[in-house]
Amino acid sequence: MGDYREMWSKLQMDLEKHDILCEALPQAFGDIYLTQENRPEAMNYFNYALAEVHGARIQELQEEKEKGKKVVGTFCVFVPDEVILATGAVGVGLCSGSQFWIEDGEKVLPRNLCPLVKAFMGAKVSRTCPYFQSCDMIIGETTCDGKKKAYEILEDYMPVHVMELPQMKRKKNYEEWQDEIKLFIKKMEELTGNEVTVEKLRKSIDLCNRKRRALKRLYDLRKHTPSPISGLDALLVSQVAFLDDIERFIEKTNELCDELEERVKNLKANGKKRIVVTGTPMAVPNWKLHSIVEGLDAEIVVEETCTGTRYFENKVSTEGETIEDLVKNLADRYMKINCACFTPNDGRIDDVIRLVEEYKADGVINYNLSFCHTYAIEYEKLEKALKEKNIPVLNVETDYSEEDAGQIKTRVEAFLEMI
Ligand code: BJ8
Repeated sequence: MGDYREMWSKLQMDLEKHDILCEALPQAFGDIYLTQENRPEAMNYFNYALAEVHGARIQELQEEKEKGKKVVGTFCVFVPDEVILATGAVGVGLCSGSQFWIEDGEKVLPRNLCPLVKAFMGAKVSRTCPYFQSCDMIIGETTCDGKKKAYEILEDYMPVHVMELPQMKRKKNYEEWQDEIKLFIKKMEELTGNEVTVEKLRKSIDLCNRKRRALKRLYDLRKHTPSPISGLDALLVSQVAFLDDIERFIEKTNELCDELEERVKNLKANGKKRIVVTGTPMAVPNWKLHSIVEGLDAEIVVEETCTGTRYFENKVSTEGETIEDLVKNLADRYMKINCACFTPNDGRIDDVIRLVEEYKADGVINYNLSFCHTYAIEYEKLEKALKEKNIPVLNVETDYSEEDAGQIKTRVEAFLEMI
């Protein structure tokens, strides 16, 4: 990474602390990613994107801001990117996947809380995340109690707009979500001074659908046996998707898929166990479970998570003549996301079973961030449904620290032997 200290300093970052983070990341990335064999050539772009995640991409955001654009940060795949783009703003999915931020998060939040929530708070409090420092506004959502209440504290540090996400999927809840999207449009129009027109919204829906299509293409290629790409690499692509320029991301992901399409012509069976991961999201640089599983010579072939299929499944229809029509289309697509914050959430169980079949998987690992109660409670039903179908399943509850890595490795090893 180049020298960006002047830029970071203008962003009022804690440079000394940030140096510590910058030293640790390349080491971890090198150990986990660059030691993999036979990686696709096209992954070089994603290596670069990660290496420059606090550098070149942040510089691009500053250039956009100088042109008068606004930057908004999000934490959940329910926040419609289409609205952000339709007002000419740039959206960034804030990562919150590092243990580095936990200590600072615990200064303002209870310790027994989901690491994702503590990490995002720590990233802001410590002023060590240049994405946070670049954001003009944060868009929160009422998903879990942890995030919902943490936004109240975050508000002391920067402007926050919270979308009220319904927790059931009845007709009236779809209508409520349409209303929330309309309020969000209004908020974004106020922030940017740009009006959302039918034309702009339709264009941004189309762009987001193209991004979804590129990711779907990548995931479909993973259905081959063996997969032409490691789970680790596919996870990196998904993680970059939340931060990168959207047009460039689509282009680079399609380039990767072109290469993988060539690869699948000469695949030879490798006997590796094929694993579906389901559960809570894995924000960059959270590669813990993937590195353990793939270090044991199995392959993760699909993630039913928000850094996986939940991010790109289902398109938004561009049909309609009015903002109302397009907002309805947005609500219809987003309400199909099967997050455990909904009750009931049987759609997620159906999705996992479908993915096991589609990806010809040998087993499922349920990945649960510690203290994420909605997913933890939902495991009971998931396990029962998978057992009824004779699909082996392992539950892994963990945080971002490395303390339990040895123990998880032992459990995954035993699971792989058993299936
Ligand atoms: S749609 S999974 S991105 S809320 S922060 S709920 S892990 S306790 S992230 Fe999520 Fe949207 Fe749902 Fe997806 Fe649990 Fe932690 Fe809460 Fe979390």
